[in-house]
Amino acid sequence: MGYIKEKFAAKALPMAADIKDLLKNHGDTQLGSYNISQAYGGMKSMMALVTETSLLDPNEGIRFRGYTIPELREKLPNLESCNEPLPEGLFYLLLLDEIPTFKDVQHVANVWARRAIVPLHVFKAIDRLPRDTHPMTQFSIGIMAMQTESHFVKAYREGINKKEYWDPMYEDVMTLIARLPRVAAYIYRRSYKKGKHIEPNPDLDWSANFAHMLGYDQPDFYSYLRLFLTIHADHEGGNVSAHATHLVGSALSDAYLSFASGMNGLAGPLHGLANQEVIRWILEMKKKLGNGGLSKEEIEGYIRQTLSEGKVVPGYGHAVLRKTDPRFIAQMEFAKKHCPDDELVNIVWNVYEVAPTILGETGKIKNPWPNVDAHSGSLLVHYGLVEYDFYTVLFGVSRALGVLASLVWDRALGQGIERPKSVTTGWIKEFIAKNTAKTEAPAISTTAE
Ligand code: CMX
Repeated sequence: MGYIKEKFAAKALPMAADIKDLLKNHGDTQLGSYNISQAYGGMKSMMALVTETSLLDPNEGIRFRGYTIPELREKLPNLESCNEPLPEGLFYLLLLDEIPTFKDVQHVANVWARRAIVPLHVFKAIDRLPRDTHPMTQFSIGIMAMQTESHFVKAYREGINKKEYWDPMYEDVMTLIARLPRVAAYIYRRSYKKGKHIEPNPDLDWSANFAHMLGYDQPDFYSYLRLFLTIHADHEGGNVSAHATHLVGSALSDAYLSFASGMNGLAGPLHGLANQEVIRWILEMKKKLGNGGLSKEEIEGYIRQTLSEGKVVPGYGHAVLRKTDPRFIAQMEFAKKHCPDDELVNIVWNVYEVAPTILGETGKIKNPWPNVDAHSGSLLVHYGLVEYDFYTVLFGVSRALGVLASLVWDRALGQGIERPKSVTTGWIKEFIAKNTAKTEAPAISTTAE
């Protein structure tokens, strides 16, 4: 180790232990309306953001503009050939707070189809990267490269009135969403299919066209992608991808810069990257325990081993949810209907039977239940999309619908630049000392002698 790194370790590691102690003894001490644990622990449960598009209940799960996922699977328009909702309709609902008609959905689809042509320099920017660059890195760079087209940047430079910010933001958002499937499919074909790209089919809906450009033209895969792109779209405002998009947007960064930030957050293994990690974890388990069907006892042993090695069990736990994620259930229902005998899908279901008890026994994991990422990979593998490093890009294309609808609202409502107050550990210690002194000090007589 170089001496700077050594000095850092000598300071930081004892300080981390010191802070752990501090939190044990004073975590509940109030700092204004919140406590010290919340300030150190990722601001969980602090009500400090306003997001119009969706609201998350710890037990019930997500509601998009007031509707649960089962309700949306009933109410949002779908094609005759498919029971799953069209994500174009979900975007309409998130943006306008109204259930769309089929005609409304067609209108959104037409607008996106007209704007779907990606400028050549975007592909060139992606092509400059080594082919084995992680797909999320390529995706983020592709989004950034599209920023040259931003209407918001142009309008701002021309001196737009702040009351009108939402207008060029809306234009950017519609163009960005329209182009994302093409960019994502380009990355997929470049990374895994020797760069043999597939031209879009404008007769298909947004999801089916995406599936087509990826190279998967099975009707059942179209259906799954419609469901996938609908349920991953939004999860209120505090999750990393939504919050990062909102935070960067609060500096009046345009939709491309803001959404790329959100995608960089989604690429973290505790957030969206968990969908690739789930499949990686299951495949490693299969390799280790023999490639046959895995018994529940074997899975149990593997979960315990994962925990004992200080790793997380991917696809389980959540910062807000305290029950099985309804997005997991929606995918389980889909799998029960379309591929109940699939081996990997059955392993996912067996993990679901044993993991919550083991995770619960640790006594520290607040939510031992599966989240959305626990199921998606097994269905993607079922349809032949086995390159799991790509899965988070699919999540990202969907997440655009929610966070970008919110970005238009942020500008329309004049939401301000985000700038929470931060303090140092030294400040916190002084604060605790002052507070403790106040509560412990003996009463001093104020009577004049
Ligand atoms: N496996 C092992 N340990 C877990 C765990 C899991 N699945 N979930 C939580 N824990 C641990 C935490 O790491 C933490 O440990 P320390 O006290 O040692 O730091 C402790 O349990 C308490 O954590 P928590 O309050 O229950 O959970 P957080 O709100 O801090 O974190 C999440 C939430 C999702 C990051 C966490 O549950 C996790 O790491 N899960 C696995 C990764 C995953 O599936 N992420 C995807 C979430 C959905 C999404 O964003 O797409």
